[in-house]
Amino acid sequence: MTSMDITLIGVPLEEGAGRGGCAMGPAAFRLAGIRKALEELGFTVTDRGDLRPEPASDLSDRPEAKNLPVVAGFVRSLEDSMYQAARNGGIPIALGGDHSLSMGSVSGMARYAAEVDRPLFVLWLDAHADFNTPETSPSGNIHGMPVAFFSGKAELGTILPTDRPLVSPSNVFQVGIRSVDEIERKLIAENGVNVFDMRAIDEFGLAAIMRQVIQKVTEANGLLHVSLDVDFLDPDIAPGVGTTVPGGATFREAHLIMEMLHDTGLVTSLDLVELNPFLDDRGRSARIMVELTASLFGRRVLDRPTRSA
Ligand code: 6HN
Ligand code: MN
Ligand code: MN
Ligand code: MN
Repeated sequence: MTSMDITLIGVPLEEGAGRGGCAMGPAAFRLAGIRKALEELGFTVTDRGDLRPEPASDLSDRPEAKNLPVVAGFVRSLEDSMYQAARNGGIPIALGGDHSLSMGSVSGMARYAAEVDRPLFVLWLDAHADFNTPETSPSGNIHGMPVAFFSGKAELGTILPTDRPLVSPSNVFQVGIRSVDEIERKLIAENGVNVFDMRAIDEFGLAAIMRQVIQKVTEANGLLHVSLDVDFLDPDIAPGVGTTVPGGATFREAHLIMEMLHDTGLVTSLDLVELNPFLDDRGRSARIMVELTASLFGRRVLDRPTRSA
């Protein structure tokens, strides 16, 4: 890891999702012991508490982009919080909140990456591609649009300054995908998003996929932002999410990603999103997300034996 300082930023946002509950996410992550898990690994953890922004009064609500003023208020606030935390030399973790918050977290990290003159890469662990736009979205829920937004492809009004750095879709790696809308499918192909769907995981295995991702980021001397949606995981192990899709990643597959990433030291920021404690089974999903975070930051059961030549 590049830093031993972690900043937790609570983002009680649920207005980007189709149903309520994600606003309780930050509280559930804290109750599941996220701070202690990271402190046990030797990190100095600062919990900034929850963001409580006012809705953006310069933007209006519309059926194709529901609750845009509330979402935009959080996006603006989180963009700056992520940027400031990274600039202060720490690793920011956004505790969601629904996935529309990534419009802010990724944009804030893109601003930081531009400043240090390194490219930003995004690892999107999700059942969904989240590349809808207000024009293509079947639901109007903004949590289905963040990747299109930070790629500069979703017209959502001036949420952030017009000169904000964008993320090239070719720097976005999506893993675990298994539910994509019809027009969204065309958009991800046209824009060159790197998609490893569940079939790719079954066919090639996660280790091979992760080696490709890691190699790309390493070669470019990039920063890596990880965005972990609860529905990346199979609903049997993580039921606490509003958009479950069968056939997701197993417990070991998810941990392997985190363990491989830890060994690289490439990860400079993280989102934990879409946890809906109202739908969870006695905190199971919150706990597994915390365990995965601990793996990402170095928790291991055994030290790997050194291989002799
Ligand atoms: N998420 N593609 C669907 C939509 O409404 O646009 C689902 C989006 C889910 C978003 O899981 O973060
Ligand atoms: Mn609210
Ligand atoms: Mn998502
Ligand atoms: Mn999802």
